[in-house]
Amino acid sequence: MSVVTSGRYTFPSYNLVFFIFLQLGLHSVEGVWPLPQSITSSPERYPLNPQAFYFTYGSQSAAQEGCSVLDEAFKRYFSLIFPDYSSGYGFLRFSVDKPFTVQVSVGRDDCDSYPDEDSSEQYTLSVSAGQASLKAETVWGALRGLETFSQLVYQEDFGSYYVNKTEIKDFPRFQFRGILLDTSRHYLPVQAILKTLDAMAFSKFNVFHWHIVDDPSFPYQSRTFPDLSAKGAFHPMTHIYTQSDVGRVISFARMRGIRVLPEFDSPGHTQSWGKGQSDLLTPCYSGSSPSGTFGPVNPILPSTYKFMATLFKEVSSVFPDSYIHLGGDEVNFSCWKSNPDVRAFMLKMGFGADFTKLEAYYMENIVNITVALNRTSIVWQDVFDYHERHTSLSVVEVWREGCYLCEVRRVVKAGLRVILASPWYLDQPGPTHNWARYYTVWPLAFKGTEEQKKLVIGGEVCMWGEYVDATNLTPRLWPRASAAAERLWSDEKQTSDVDKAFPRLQDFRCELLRRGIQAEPLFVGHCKHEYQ
Ligand code: CP6
Repeated sequence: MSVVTSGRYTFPSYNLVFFIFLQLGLHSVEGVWPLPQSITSSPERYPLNPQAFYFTYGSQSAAQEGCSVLDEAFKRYFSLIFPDYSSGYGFLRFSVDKPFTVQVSVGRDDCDSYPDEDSSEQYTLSVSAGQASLKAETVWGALRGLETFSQLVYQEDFGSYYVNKTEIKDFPRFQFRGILLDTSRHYLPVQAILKTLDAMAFSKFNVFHWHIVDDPSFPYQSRTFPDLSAKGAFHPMTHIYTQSDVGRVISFARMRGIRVLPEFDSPGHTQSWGKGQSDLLTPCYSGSSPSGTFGPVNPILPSTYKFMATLFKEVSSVFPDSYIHLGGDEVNFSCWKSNPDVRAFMLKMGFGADFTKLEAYYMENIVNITVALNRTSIVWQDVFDYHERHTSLSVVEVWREGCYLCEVRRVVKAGLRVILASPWYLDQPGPTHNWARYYTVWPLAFKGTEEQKKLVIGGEVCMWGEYVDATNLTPRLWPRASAAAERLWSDEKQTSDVDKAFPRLQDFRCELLRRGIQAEPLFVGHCKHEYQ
């Protein structure tokens, strides 16, 4: 067997093994990505006829026909499983075959709600002759189970569909499994966002972190402050997200059990805000007079906090999620330092010359605004690092590279919750940043108590937008993001072996292609569906 070296990791080439495997027409029952917590399957298999295949609600199910989340999911998964019969679902179908039904039962009728931080996503799936039984506490768990079921179905050489006898018990390892998209460095058309949400559901991601605005552009069209996008977007009409665009994204995500977490990053990363909101940014000085350039949000004016309170009131009415991301990262202090009014304020407040205290003061005010709105705030790690008192209970997102587990440890020691992003920067292209690098991350490999480890609520794949727009977003995300998805969903002990994961991920990448997601290749090879 040949050995392929790619970045730091070494793994054998599976071409030969793979070839034999296809010739025998075998199907890997571990063809589910991310790997379920527990799966047992047998060689016994059942043919599926698209004309005699149905999703139904179990008689004991709290949700019944009319539950939009599941009704729509049944249609989607029918087309995904049988792409050639996509118009068949829901129509009267006649067949001589005995039917196969997937019976879905949920314990709660939460069809009209939004997924949130403590939504259960566990499910059990039992596939036997003529039927599959899918049970979950919530519709969100049922969605995860439908995804798994769709990955169990395979097609053989002459096009017939099969599913093997299988028992699955499954639940996520981490509650928060996110992808960040940056729509400020480059505008992403709504369609590209929706496509990403679709693909996220295939890997069981459940949070879309929308880094919607930043220095280069402000594409969010605010109801209360329309000038922000009118003057701050790359184009005031075409490169914006209207209220209706945002609504579409939120409802499309809900249908897939995905939360939409908006980030309005401040006080840094706000150059574009200044174009539509005068007096918001700090005037920088050159010597004793204003230089004409602006720095971070001006933390010394009451008008700043009034504006922020109004903006976040709108944001919390538009985005239903209980979390709001407040940013707080990478504040450049040089402009604040240059401004005599800011320096006078520092003295008055007793901050001395320590500008981290000024940022902490600003962030505390912003956090309090979101507390009053009944929202949980997330901040980038800088805010934790600058705060001496960690009173305002925020979730901290660790993003700096280097010893990120050291930082995770510090945050959980302070009793705060953590989301880990540092090891999963997908905006960096392969082959140095290959899938195995994202796969071999151990988020809990730090010294700490069980209680402390529970405070690590999950992780996030970041797709910063400097070098990414709609032309290269999809292949840069997939299938590498799926490697992180398995780390965040599956049991660590069962998924620590890169060699075992490789053929499974190659398989899954082929499935993504079959579903219309232009996922990049991992290495030499081919997909079976190419010649079907
Ligand atoms: N943009 C914003 C970024 C980054 C951050 N915030 C960033 C910079 C460097 C790295 C990772 C992220 N591009 N707004 C920091 C959270 Cl390595």
